[in-house]
Amino acid sequence: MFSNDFLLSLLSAKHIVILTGAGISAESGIATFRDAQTGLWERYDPAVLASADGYLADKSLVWGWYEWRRTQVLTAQPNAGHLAIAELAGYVARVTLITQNVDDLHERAGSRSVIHLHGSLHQPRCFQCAEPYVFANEIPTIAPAGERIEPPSCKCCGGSIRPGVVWFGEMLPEAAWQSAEDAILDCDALFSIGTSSLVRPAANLPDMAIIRGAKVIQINPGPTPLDAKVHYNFTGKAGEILPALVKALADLVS
Ligand code: BV8
Repeated sequence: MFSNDFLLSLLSAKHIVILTGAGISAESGIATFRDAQTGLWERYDPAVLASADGYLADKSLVWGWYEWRRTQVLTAQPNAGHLAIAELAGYVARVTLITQNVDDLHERAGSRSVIHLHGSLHQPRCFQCAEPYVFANEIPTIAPAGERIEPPSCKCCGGSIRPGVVWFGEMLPEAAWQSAEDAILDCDALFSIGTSSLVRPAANLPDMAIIRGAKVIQINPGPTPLDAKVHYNFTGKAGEILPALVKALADLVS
């Protein structure tokens, strides 16, 4: 599957950026945004639920959806794709991991300094005063379809608690975006893994890498707008291709 030239280019790279999307968590049982939807997603458009207007229009529906997703993540395990990405750091001089995902499966797989462009399910805050909210430890018992749950109130101002994610129409965290741009400007190669490459500005990152002359590698079982632009396109599941890549690198260096 991997040529020696390709493997040697990774081993000799100074800096590799890895950009992941919902597809890297699919094999952990976490539904993606655009694959066959279940539960709420058959009835509601994620772009509406993942928006401040959607939350203000129906706080308990949106909070219930995020609590359902948080429960999925809390009860899921990192998959072989997450683990292989963490292992890659042992073969490449420098790896910067950027994710669009709001789960913590990369961290739980052992990856460090993960750049979260779209925030996290685990960092809720007050919608009004932005005071962080700390979840109680127990895993919430959520109905499978993620029914309505009234969001908690802020202890400081009495406002409503919102998920700590970046909604459509909201700016990305400045520090996260700056770190992502800095990494792209310095990298020799970028992996785009498990993302439909539809949401901006995250989807701009591979284009920025190509303009800079970096090699862009895609791993995805389905078609994306990047197909015609990437230097290497591995069609398949991240949980299968990434472990095979790490094994091929290990065999080459042993
Ligand atoms: C912003 C957090 C400035 C919340 C998310 C018109 C044109 C262009 C842009 C826009 C436009 N109108 C509006 C915009 C901007 C908008 C945007 O890009 N919209 C798109 C939909 C057109 N972007 C924004 O609003 C961003 N902010 O621009 O700020 C601004 C400010 C004010 C006013 C205007 C502009 C904020 C975007 C962040 C939104 N938040 N998530 C939450 O999670 O609930 S985005 C959400 O979708 C995810 O976080 C993810 O990042 C994103 C994309 O999803 P993917 O990760 O790619 O997942 P998807 O399901 O799409 O694809 C999965 C892929 O995995 C598939 O390709 C599949 O084949 C593959 N796969 C499946 N299984 C596997 C696999 N791959 C590997 N292995 C497998 N096993």
